[in-house]
Amino acid sequence: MRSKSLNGAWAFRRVGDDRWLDGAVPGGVYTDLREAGEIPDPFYGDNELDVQWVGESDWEYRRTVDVGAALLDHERVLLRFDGLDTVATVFVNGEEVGRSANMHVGHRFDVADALVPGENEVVVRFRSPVEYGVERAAEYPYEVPCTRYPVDQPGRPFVRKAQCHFGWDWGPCLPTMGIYRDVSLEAYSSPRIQYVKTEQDHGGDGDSVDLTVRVGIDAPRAGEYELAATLPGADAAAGVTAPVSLAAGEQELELTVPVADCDLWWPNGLGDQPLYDLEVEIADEDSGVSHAHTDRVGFREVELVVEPDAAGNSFYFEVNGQPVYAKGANTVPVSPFYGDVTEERYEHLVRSAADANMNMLRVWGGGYYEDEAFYDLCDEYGLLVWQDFMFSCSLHPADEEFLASVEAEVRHQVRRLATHPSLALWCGNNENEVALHEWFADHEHHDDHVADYRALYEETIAPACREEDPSRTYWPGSPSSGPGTDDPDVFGAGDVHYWDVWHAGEPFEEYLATEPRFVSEFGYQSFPSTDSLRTVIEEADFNPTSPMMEHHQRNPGGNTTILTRMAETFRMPFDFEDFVYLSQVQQGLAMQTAIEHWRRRKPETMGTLYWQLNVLWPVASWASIEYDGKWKAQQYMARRQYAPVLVSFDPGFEGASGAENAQAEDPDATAWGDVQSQTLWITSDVPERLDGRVDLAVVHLTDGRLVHEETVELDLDPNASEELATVDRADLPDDVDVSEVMVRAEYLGDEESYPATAVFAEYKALDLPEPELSVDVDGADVTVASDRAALFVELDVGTLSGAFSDDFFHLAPGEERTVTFDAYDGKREAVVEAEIEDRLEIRHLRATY
Ligand code: BMA
Repeated sequence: MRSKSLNGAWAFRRVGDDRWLDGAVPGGVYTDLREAGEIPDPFYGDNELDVQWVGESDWEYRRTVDVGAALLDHERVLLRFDGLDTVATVFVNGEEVGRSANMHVGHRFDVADALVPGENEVVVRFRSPVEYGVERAAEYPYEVPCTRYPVDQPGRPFVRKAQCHFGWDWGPCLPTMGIYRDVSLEAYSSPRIQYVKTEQDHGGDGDSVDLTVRVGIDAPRAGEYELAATLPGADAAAGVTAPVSLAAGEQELELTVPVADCDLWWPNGLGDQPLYDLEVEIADEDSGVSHAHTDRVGFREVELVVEPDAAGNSFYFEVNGQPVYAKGANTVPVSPFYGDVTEERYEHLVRSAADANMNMLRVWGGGYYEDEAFYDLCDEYGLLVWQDFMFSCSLHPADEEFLASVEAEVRHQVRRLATHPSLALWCGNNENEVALHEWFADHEHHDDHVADYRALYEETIAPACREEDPSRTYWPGSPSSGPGTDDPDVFGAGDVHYWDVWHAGEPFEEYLATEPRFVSEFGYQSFPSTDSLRTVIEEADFNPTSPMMEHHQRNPGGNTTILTRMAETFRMPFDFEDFVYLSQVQQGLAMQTAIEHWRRRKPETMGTLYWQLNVLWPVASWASIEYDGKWKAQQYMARRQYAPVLVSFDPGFEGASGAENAQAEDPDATAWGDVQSQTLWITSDVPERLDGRVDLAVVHLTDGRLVHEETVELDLDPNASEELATVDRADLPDDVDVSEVMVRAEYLGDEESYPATAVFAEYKALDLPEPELSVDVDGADVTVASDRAALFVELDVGTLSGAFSDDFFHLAPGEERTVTFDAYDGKREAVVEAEIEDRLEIRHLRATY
């Protein structure tokens, strides 16, 4: 077998232009034009608006390739593309050899007759996805609606391309084109492995597994061969070799490898992630030619448990027989441009998630199926993956051509990703059930839309997915109440997206009134740091409502929403950096209110995945990690919100607490100012009994005087959530003004946990003293101490890559905290120390006014 990579330098031009420019493969036209100096940075200012012509034009890429006569002697001579974005025609020496209109499939075009010995020319011509989409829409018998955004292009329902390339409510509209994954020439005459899928049968006795290995093979000739599957890293006997009879053409074979002794793979926080190489080989004994393929497997059972119970239908993941509370966030592509997608970016993202105590990421359906590297990292860091199929906030056509293309996509992606132990669930789409049954339900062609929906998801995607991967649940959509239902917003069943607090402007307490089973989306926006903003706007535009700042905000009214809530909660800052800081603290508080409430509700609620972990350019958004990797306040707060042992306070309004919360009965009744009590809870994700103790105190903000103190000894069931004590405002001594105290609780024991802090008033109504902070840097350790209470203390080291072990924390009077900076780029400690000393800036709430 011969394989020749065609990655690297290609030339490209706008179709019709004479001038060829230097391009890169894998990559795309926007990055190539940017590198060639032909367009300005599309992220800067409002350059995006000036470069729409790129997505509206046709482009072509070309290169030459020298081919030896020996390569052409093979029975199969293929030009293999792992990803063409999107509407592409491929020519070899002027002859058309293939076409694609779906970026989510791979292609192997037969080029045996088109190639000649010596120099050959390969050309890939891309049609404008915008023009193609509009044209297709016009041909379709009726309108197929989708959501629209402030800067966008139409036609996306008809184009099998990352939907967010057409613009989103956090993303730019830059509908790129290009050869975005590897391209190579492949020639062979003996059988070649196309893909390997695995299925595991754990048989119930712990560490022995029957591993079913399904191998997709293309055999140029029928014949007798030998197929072997071995796991060199597992117990010595793990391997099977079998004689196989192959027909000519593509086929799938099956082998079962009994593995007597293996260590189980666990999600982050529940155990290790042992991974084993699985080597599959098909050998032609006569010719001595063989083809080998190596994949990695991890041994685990994953099940989505959906069963009727007292509250409706359960919805939770079980891994190796243990219920797992899903803690995580939604991801979007790390860049709109493949030329800018690097392993470093993926590693930073996945590591940040694991470091924030997450155990699940949802790959949201508006982007593309990520590179292998992303899923490899999820395997290594123990992040379960909820994988959407790539459909989002839209209806779609269901003509034969579209359905065939989607079926090919599903088979291709499932075959590509199914061995990853991290992959937990396939999900039909993002919010398209809502689009069908709510947003566009009044459309005159609603009945046609329903029929198209069924044809696409129920008759095409679901069966293809189940056939390719019977081991995983296919969930109809996110949100959904389950197969065969048509009300995706039911709280007692399935997953929900809860958006009333951001999109409807409800107060944060509204989260406390909800009783979901699993929340796969909810979010609150904030601004990125000035480190990030400086890369896209002038300092003169550093103002929340300047036109440039509003260009870098894609949710209409988003900045006003942030400002309005800020005025309700905090005293207004007048310095821009303080404003950014406070917007991030505010986002963190929204997420804290929701996540703590939903964790307290376990086992009835069994998962929270907030919107959104990352974002693909510098913009005001729901992300907790900025485009360039800096952690916002929420990313740090997530680490505390998702700690294995959560200590939290449930605010009681009008004297009630917990379930009888007055807020639950009348969501509009009250604001934070009416908090009458704070109920202390402990929530454990530890699968063993939990002992230790929790110290609870009411502390004066200025002098640290203890107004109230108690200790609760713990003897908690595995995975339990319990109420421990209540501090009632009415029980505090008469001389205590509630605006001058904070409530603190801390778990003292063996598991990771963080102190909880609560107050009885809005932050703007607190009588915060002016604290004096002292700071000491020693290696990667930073120790900060305060004489008086200091709230939301931020240690900011700018763009230094990595994260502190904690940040945006509270200090009680006289308290000292040491946190450690974990450098993600492997810098030596001495360098980290020098950089921290050089960059460190400290903020806290009282210093913003
Ligand atoms: C959800 C997502 C995205 C969107 C986000 C914020 O519905 O699925 O489509 O970006 O809300 O509005």
